[in-house]
Amino acid sequence: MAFKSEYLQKVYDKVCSRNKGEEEFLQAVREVLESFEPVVEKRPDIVEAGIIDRIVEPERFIQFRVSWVDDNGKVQVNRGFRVQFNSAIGPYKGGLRLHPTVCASVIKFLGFEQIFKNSLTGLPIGGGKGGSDFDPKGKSDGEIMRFCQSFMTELSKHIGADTDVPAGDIGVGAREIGYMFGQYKRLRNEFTGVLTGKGLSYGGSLARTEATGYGLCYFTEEMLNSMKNDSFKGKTVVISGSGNVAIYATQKATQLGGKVVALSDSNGYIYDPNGINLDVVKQIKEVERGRIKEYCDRVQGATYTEGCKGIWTIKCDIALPCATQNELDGESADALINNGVMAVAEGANMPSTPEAVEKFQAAGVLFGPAKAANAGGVATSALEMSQNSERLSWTFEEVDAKLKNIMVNIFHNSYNASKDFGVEGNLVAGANIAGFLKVADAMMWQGISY
Ligand code: NDP
Ligand code: 2IT
Repeated sequence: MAFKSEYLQKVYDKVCSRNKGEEEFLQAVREVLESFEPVVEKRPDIVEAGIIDRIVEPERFIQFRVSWVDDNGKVQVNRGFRVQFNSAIGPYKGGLRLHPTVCASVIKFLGFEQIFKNSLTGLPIGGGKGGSDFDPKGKSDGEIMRFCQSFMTELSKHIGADTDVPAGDIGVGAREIGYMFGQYKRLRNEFTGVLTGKGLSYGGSLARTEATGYGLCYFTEEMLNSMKNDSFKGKTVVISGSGNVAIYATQKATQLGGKVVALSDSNGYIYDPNGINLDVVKQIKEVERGRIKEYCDRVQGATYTEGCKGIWTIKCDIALPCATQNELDGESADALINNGVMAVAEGANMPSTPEAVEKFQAAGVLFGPAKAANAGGVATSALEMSQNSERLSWTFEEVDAKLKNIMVNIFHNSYNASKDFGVEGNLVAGANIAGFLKVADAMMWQGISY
């Protein structure tokens, strides 16, 4: 569909011709530009300053070779990336993803979204993202360490505690961050807060591990409360994925009175009508690094189904996609809607296809977009940066309370922006606009600096 605004159409056409074939990136840009229709009408000063033309072009894009030696003594070569997308409101900030599907398009879509998400947190962090097409599955601990060291040897030239602060994402957790931090320290002879998601013994923040999943539930609870006068209490919840975000979303949704009945991985999904036993999941995923289907060998009454997409056919009140981009398509949205889903909130980045989002909105399903709903992870990373700067650590309760407050504010800021720009209740547009306006303002104050 064409844009109403000729100007936005021109911006989008240029992005398409400059980034040919980069489907995920183009999808993310298109969604944001669509939200800007009322902005270009109301704010000619932003158009005049070329802010939208600039924001779609990364300030810097780094691609590098990562060579490492496997356990058989064979040389392996991967491709590493870091996109430093926008530094108007703070140092670049965003995770590192290790997954075979990582490519320029995926890194650019994630980095682009991070600009708006980070702005929504209210904290001073710019947008960045990175990663590699390295596949951590089936690798030994030694192989993971050698890969991470080699990756950081190049990445270290481009990052720094006041420049660019990476963290985890798919395939990067405490183990990988530890190896990368150790290598950075060795290369620079500096102990700084250059990464977040660190272990608690060397500068990590309490509640960072839980933050994305907890934050997602705080956001969802506020959305249910404000828009439907309802809550998690007594609701059936389906959560896709079984990694960091999914696990802690399960924990918080359960604490808030919901019953989580399904989780998945890229092979298939489990259904447990009695409610997921999270201790079993944590043992399988966090300790043994196993597959979700092993859950059924350990918990009576649970079933496993091959293929991850089928998870959306399970009847539920609340759906929280927490695995990966485009995991929930139009057909899955139809299945959820037909089963009476009342709210969908995105723990993963861009998990719903544009068609799915359209269907949820048309059906009146509450929809919390990723940039708003999963911002708790990066927000708590920024709190980790604050603690590192003052060389102090806050208690779990202190960090958790700040996280909750941030998520409640993100909901209201997104909602209010949707109202101010004539699309009340459309949180996709509201989050994009609210995140954008702060960055646009900072860019205008700083002149043509990038
Ligand atoms: P993890 O690596 O801990 O877990 C990822 C989970 O998603 C695994 O269960 C994995 O299954 C599944 N998954 C990954 N790729 C696919 C795929 N192609 N198809 C189906 N399932 C897949 O990552 P996180 O939990 O950290 O990240 C999950 C999502 O949340 C991502 O979109 C990430 O960008 C987003 N996110 C993460 C934040 C964080 O703080 N960690 C913050 C904000 C967003 P399998 O083991 O089979 O690969
Ligand atoms: O997508 C994300 O926001 C993250 N992976 C977390 C980034 C961070 O810097 O904590």
